[in-house]
Amino acid sequence: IHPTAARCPHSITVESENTLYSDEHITSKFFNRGSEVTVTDGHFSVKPTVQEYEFQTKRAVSKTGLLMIGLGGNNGTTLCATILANRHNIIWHTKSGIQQPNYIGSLLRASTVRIGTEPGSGKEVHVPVSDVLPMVHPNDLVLGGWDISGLPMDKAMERAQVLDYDLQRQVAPHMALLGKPLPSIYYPDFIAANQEARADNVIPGTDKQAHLEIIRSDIRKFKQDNGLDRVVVFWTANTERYSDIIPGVNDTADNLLASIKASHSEVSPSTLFAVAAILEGEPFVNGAPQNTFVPGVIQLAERNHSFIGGDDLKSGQTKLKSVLAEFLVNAGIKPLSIASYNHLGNNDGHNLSAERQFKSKEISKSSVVDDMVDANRLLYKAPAVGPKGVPIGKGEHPDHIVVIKYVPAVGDSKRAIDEYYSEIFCGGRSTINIFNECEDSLLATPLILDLAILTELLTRVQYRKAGEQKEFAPLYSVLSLLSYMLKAPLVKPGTEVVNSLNRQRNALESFLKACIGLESNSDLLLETRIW
Ligand code: NAI
Ligand code: DG6
Repeated sequence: IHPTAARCPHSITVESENTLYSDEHITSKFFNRGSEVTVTDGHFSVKPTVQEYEFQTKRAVSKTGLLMIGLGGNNGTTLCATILANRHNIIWHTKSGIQQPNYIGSLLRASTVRIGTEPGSGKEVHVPVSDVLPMVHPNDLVLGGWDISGLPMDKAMERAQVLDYDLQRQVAPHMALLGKPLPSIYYPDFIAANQEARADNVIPGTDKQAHLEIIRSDIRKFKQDNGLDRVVVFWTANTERYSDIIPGVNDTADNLLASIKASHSEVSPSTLFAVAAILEGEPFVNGAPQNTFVPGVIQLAERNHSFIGGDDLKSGQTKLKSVLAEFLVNAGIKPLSIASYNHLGNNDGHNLSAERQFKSKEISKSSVVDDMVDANRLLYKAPAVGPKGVPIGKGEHPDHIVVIKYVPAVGDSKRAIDEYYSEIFCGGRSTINIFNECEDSLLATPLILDLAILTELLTRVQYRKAGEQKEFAPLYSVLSLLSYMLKAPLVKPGTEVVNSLNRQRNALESFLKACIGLESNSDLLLETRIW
């Protein structure tokens, strides 16, 4: 994908009474079809349902900034350097020849969506996902952010040891222009003690309210200095330990704001950044696993109609797991155990070698097969039911372990080993072993881009429910449509998490198509099955 080719979007016009174009908006009618199921004594009574909605998408793309927390880390520096390489079309030499910059690994920029078939031939027509609706081009993102390490960006890129030397050499002057990251909030209790040596660029003092105000003013200044319409604030800093959820401290928006004022010890840096973004009306995405979004943050986002998304980038091992586990369970094969090991030697691995930070990652990596197992009670026994019909425990589940080890020598090149041990026909056993090796940050960086660009888009989409709403309203604060890129997707409280990668992608595709008045993908292909 040549950067200039990616710069010439296809233009799609939907010719339908359900799709209206004005200079300002694309407005589409959408019929949300489902079915309501009532279960009585083992009998399922199913009633098809349909609800009409309208979507309205602002056509003008916002001038968008991406403010990363952890800017000087492997993801932060790799993202900046690769955008700059794309922007300036820097071509570099590797031992295998000449390499051009690209956006491979980005769902938006390097994958396509089927929009229909050609009349006559019936040939399917695909377009880049980024062409379905107006979206920010990654080259146009204005970059900035914070880090507790004050190393200038060119030197921080060198420290990360991710990119080829020849690329680093050429992109270094552009990276140097980004200067050094803004000083950040450092509470040593939240990240591993082994990170202390890095922390030479911290906002002084222990007053959390003052820290919040500084971050808010950083966001405002960045927006103003760069003439931006929108800033996506993105946590790609070290994994923190979980925060305890304490009634009266972080359980409601007001309690959380009061706890910040009182500099309560259980308010983490990532929660402070999320609160700062919400109060500034800018979206916040959490690319790490910790519970930044304590209940008080979610309530605050709802109250301010701000957008939040998370948690934890789903780059390699977990992405594959969400596909493989679904394949096995949907094939009627019963995984009995899934054992996942990985080792890596970058600073992320160093931080995760501490028990409490590993725990956060273990939680986000472990939840990924739950919904597939729950969906198949032929293979796995349902939980027992208590006196008031409340399920007791989770029911039958495969054994699932996650191990991460820090091996400095391998640097950013993560090695992941997975064993899927399953029951097959009439007592047989199947073992699938997978060994994967790749540069972790080169998998993660395109996900950050996709998340930032989709988030900006979702701030421009509004909806109206036919028969109920006169005015268009913004989408719900928790952007669960971002799930495809996230290990432990945050969803609207009280709704179910979908981990299946296929379903997550389908939801996103369906939504984008609905915004231009197209039906979701149908693999029925009826015309190929009938005379
Ligand atoms: P890294 O350790 O290279 O970078 C993290 C940066 O955050 C460091 O430069 C550190 O100084 C900085 N930092 C720590 N606390 C901070 C604070 N309070 N404020 C500002 N900066 C702070 O890690 P990497 O590889 O860039 O990963 C970043 C995060 O993304 C980690 O939490 C990791 O678990 C998560 N992640 C990474 C993936 C990958 O494939 N690289 C995939 C999934 C998640
Ligand atoms: C060790 O697992 C380091 C982690 O930060 C992961 O590399 C990252 O979370 C990506 O995980 P996964 O499971 O999607 O490859």
